[in-house]
Amino acid sequence: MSRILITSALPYINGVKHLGNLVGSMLPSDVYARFMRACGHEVLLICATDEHGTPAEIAAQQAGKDVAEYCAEQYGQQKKYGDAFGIEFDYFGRSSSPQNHALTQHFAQVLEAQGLIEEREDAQVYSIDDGRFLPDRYIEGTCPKCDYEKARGDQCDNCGSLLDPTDLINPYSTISGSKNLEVRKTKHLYLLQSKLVDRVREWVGSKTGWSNLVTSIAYKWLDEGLNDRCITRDLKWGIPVLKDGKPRPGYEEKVFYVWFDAPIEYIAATQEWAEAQGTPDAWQRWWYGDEAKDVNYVQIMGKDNVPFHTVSFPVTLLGSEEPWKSADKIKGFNWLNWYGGKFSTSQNRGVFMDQALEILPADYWRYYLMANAPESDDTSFTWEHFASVVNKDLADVLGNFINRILRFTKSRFDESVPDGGQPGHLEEKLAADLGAGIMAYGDHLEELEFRKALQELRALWVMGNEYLSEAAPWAIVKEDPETAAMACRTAINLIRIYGLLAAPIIPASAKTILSAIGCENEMGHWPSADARRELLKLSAGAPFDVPDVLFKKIEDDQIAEWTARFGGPESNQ
Ligand code: B3M
Ligand code: ZN
Repeated sequence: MSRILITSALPYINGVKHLGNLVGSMLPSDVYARFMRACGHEVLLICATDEHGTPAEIAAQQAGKDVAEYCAEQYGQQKKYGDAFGIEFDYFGRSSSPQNHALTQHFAQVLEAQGLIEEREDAQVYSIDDGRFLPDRYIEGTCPKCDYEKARGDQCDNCGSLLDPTDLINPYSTISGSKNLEVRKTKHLYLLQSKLVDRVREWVGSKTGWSNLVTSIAYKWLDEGLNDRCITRDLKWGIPVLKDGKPRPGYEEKVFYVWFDAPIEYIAATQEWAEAQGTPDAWQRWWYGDEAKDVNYVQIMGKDNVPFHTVSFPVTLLGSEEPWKSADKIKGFNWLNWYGGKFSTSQNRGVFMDQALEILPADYWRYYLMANAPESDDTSFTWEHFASVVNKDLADVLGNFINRILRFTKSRFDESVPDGGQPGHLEEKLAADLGAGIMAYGDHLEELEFRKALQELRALWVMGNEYLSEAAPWAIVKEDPETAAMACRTAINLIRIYGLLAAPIIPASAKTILSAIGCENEMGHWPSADARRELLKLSAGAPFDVPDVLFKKIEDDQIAEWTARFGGPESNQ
């Protein structure tokens, strides 16, 4: 048994997240945690809302609310929808917590003591009409790298470049639209990332089993030489810049940059968890010193977050010269797009977490999203593809198998697992294939290769259908009731195995499936790859019920309705 720390990238606070955000971090982190827990490991799954920075201020302003009040409300929403999707975080914290305030001050202090933070006079864009500096998203303009016209001050959403507001061509204020801007001098703190290039390169180089997506992004940043990064901003909302516990002179109107404090919240949220459960020191064995050395730490995120986790956050941790735990594995995801374009609330394109649950239960989405996770490439959601996957895999292959065999057994035998003959060559072959499939599925999950894992899971379901067609208990029940009963018993045992294997992906349905055959207490356990033994677990006499249809097929009129409501192929034109 090992200890596994999992962090999901922190969803930004400005509104309910869409399916692309869900599949890029929160959902896979939950699937992975459920799998690892089922295998008997000690798992801690941590997430939080990322609450600082300009987007929070802007969203609050648009909602006509005070930022703190807005964040508290949105936190409640995100928590609610995460729960409704079956995401079982051990703790879902907030980056605005007192713990994160304290820990961020701590890191700033030790990094400065290590000579890694320096005050620099900096040229910043000042809006004369707005009477303020314009950090990050308060300014937009044309990207100097790719010519995209709506690049933000901190990052270009089109090409992914990290930018400084002064890099933008034809900049304007997003507060007033004013172009009446000038560059003024002001002081800021810089994190001297350049001093740690070699350390970080060595750190990345020491990792094994990272995907190409993640390592190539990391090396691209390292090869370009790591610019020193400004870690303060001219904003009111955020973590204040202190020195010896008092406002740092010249920084009274400034706060730390959101990307400085957000990853620190992984640790601070673990402190929030420890305090909430009445063991305030319990976070340390996950994060600090010798006790944390044998923790296996996995970070899960979308690709735009990779530079901050492969480079910036390691600079914070390694540069402190304190024994903090750093990531052992980073799993990055590409984008899930909407018919090839971006999700957008304002343009009525795409489904957001609250809307998804209005139209279908969480498991339909969980299965589809994990089966089509954007791992090797960006992928596109389309209603047609979604419906075909749900209808085939969930309704026809899995749901139908379960209902068919339970209904048949009930009608011919009883509402309990029938006694009968001994397994024969068909069952031998089934056991061999099943054992190999269970192993492969588990290996892929362990590697965080979700698409491959789900292909394997589906193949296991198909295997059961093929077994049933060959064994055909309905065809032999008259002349050979013993063998027919044995086939039914084997198939009911398959249902149990499917319930256990599917639980990380579709937990609510897995629970229904296992309950139907009286195995709900096994929920959260993993079957062994000794399939011959697993196929004998439920013996004659074990009671069962026939559940209602597990997965309803999606009909054409539903596709039409949802396309009209959430956008379809034309939504990108
Ligand atoms: N909040 C994700 C985003 O909004 C960002 C992740 C922070 S992880 C420390 O792009
Ligand atoms: Zn660009």
